[in-house]
Amino acid sequence: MAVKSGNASPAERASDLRGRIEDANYRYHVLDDPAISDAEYDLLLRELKMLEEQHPELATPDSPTQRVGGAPSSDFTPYRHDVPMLSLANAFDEDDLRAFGARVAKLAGKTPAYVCELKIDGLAISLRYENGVLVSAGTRGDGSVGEDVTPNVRAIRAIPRRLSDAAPARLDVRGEAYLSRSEFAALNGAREARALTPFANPRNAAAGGLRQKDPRLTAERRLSFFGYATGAFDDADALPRTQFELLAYFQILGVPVNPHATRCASLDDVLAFCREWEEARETLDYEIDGIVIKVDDLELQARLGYAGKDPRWAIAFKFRAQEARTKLLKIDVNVSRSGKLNPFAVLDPVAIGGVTVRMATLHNEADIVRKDIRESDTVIVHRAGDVIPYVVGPVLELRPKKTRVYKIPAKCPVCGSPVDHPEDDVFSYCTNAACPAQVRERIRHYASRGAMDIEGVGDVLAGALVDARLCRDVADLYDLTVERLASLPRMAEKSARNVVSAIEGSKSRGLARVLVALGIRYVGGQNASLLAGEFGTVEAVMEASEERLAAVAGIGPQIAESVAFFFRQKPNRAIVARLDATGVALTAPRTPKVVAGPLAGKTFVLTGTLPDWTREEAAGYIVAAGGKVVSGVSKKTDYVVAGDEAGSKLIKAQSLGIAILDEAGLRALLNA
Ligand code: 3B9
Repeated sequence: MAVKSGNASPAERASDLRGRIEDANYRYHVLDDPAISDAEYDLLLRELKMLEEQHPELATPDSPTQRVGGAPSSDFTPYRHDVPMLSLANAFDEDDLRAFGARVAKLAGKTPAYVCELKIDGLAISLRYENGVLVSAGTRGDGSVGEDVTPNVRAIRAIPRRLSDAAPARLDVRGEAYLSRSEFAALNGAREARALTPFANPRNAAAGGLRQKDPRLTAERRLSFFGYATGAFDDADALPRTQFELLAYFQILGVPVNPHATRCASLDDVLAFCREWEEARETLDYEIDGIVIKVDDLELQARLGYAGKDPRWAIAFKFRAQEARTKLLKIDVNVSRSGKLNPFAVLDPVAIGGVTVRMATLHNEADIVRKDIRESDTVIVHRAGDVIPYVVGPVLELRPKKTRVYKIPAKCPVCGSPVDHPEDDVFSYCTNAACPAQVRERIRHYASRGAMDIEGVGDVLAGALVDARLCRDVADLYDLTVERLASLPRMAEKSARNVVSAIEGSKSRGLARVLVALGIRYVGGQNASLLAGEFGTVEAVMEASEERLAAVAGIGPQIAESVAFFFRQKPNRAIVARLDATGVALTAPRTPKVVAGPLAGKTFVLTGTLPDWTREEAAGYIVAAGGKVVSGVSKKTDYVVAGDEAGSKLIKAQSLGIAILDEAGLRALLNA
């Protein structure tokens, strides 16, 4: 973070800031190995700009505020831009945007129409076409001179080597070269398989791809491209009159353009567009870091001109950062209901995108060791949308002396029992099935919404029941009395009564819910319904062989093995017997065999939140119509039904070209 030093003189501070910015520029543009986040960089630059405004005598011609980007590296031939590639001023909030709008309106004498475009997190390049043929290409560099990357750009399939016949004699096309998230994931997967360090983000991977010595390596990296501006051109008459039409013109020429560009008649519409995409950015298969807002009328653009390197007619609205640095105070371990040890980071609280983050997941021991994350490190934490924040990695430059490589505890941190680390597994497990942490998690799961749905029995009460030795397993819930519950700390008699009646009410949920509630590995609502519908009684499920289980449509071998294993364990059979004895319903109506419904033979994946149906309801309708619902998207998937906040599954479906439906689309199929 930009630390304001209390007693440094403005001159010292300015020099310090320049040093840091130059260093960051060099690492970002030349080494492709950034040491600070974009947000931190923006803060430094903002502070320096302010300082130079307050103390004009401090402004030097070579200050980083006067130019953009790093010096071109010596490895490539310089590429001179006949028309400079301008940069964009940043807006960080609504006030900045309104100020921009007011400035434009004043200079233009009216409120003009704008075009909003997604700001792709890639690399700006300029493509030179002569008589429709790609003749050369260069990176942005400092805006006047970049690097000649012609052979590499020729190797990018997304960039046309020849434009359509409508092309003028000379045209420079500017735009962003980038790597999609799916390509990035594939690339990093392949790198890890070859024991190479993975890239930190798609942008760095794209930059590395563009600067390969061997264009074949660029081709392998499968970069994409979106065009958004012209540089030098002749035949001005052939060119459109507005930015929005320019994008359409590019498309006619064969240049890919981003499909989400939108014309906005007012600044309120611009703001709405910015807010909408700050929410929706995760649904895209590429990273964006903001929105570019441009005056639509190209003639008005020319009249407004530019100030320094920034056009007066455009601005970049920057999204709030999704990453921040903070200190990793401690690596703690959670014990799940199956005994799995889940390490997580206890952080010095840090604000990321307006939310205070105190904890972040660390996945597993192998991952921690691979990334070399240690207690007391300064770490980079990533938080996106609703996803649990995670630790990206340590900032090695800031590692204190005397840190130790992380090792998962050899004894369960809760019950002290030995920990087992199966050889073919990245996880370690507490070996004591009676471990209080495991029991608490099993009770919490048993009572949760998709299982027995017992209101009042959550995290806190489950823990209290275990601590007070009132519950050793889930069947003990049915022996609880109002008096025993009321003896717990902070439990009033009225709440105790409600809990007892909620537990009583759970007895009639039926077999499918019980199968979910038992916490059998891989058995969620979907598989539980299939098993309950096929077998009808818990005895039939318990006695079914692995082969018999696997013969059920929709039940794979892994699930079958897990179910058979679960019911081979004596303690599990004993719990089922006790549930039966207290009157928990352990039967289900058998599902009539669907011979051929409208969705017979079709495989569906459900993701995100649907407007009216829960995912379970939607799955129920699909299965009733003869279709199958699976959890992972693959080439065998026929349809992905995507609701709000659909994430990686939607992205994967898009990249595989699988048909995507919304709830209305699914209804239409069901009714067909
Ligand atoms: C000389 C999107 C980005 C972007 C512009 C963008 C980055 C920059 C820009 C491009 N994403 N759009 N647009 N979607 N990351 C607006 C700065 N335009 C120019 O670079 C440019 C350059 C111009 C006009 C525009 O005219 C001049 C001609 C001669 C001298 C000086 C200016």
